Amino acid sequence: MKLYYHPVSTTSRIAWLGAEECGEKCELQVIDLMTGEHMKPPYSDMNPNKLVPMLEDGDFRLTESASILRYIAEKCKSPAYPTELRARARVNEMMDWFNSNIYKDLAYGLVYPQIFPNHQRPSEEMQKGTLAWHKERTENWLKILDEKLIGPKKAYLTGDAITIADYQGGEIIGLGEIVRCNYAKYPNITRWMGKIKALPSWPKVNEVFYGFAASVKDKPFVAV
Ligand SMILES: N[C@@H](CCC(=O)N[C@@H](CS)C(=O)NCC(=O)O)C(=O)O
Repeated sequence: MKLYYHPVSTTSRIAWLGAEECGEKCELQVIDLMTGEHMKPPYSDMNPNKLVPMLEDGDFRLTESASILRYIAEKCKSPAYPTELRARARVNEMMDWFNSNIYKDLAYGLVYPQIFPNHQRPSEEMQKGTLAWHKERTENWLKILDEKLIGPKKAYLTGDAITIADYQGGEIIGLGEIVRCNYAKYPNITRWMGKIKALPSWPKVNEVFYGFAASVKDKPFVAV
């Protein structure tokens, strides 16, 4: 299998972490978002969304990081994607929760407008308003995640065993570190993130992202 990705992209790292943790060594092909490689042929012909990641498995191409994660886990018969009906429904529920709820506020509303020039709002007032709005929404999701979805008893999102939802959720919450989000006030999230960061492939998959975070460490950011 071949994964078209960029190492700073959160959605790429979700797919890559899943592949590594499931024991699937994908061939990796960087699509350089910084030079706009994703906007031009041949990549834009293969993926009209002009986004990364994309998986290629023979003549089969798949976009959407959550779908890629599920496909790889299914193909590898990974225990991280349980087959029992309700256990699997819980994993899917958490993946949908991350994608539809916190990802759009934390990533697209709070982080990306501050780190990607093409996501910056056209006026200072709009930028300020956007960040304030999504910061509040992000805090709301973090509180729910901390107190209700993880809570004090669970090791992982759906119980005692790690699942692909944890791979996805860990990368999404980890993204906040680039604008120096302080998760200390969310003890259950902090405890859970400690476990995700202890995954064997976490350092390798996130190395370039942490390098990027270090390069903006002195820049002032709005964060939770
Ligand atoms: N829903 C998609 C979102 C993919 C996505 O937003 N990818 C970003 C990187 S994290 C991208 O390719 N951005 C390029 C751009 O905005 O020009 C998924 O989960 O795969």
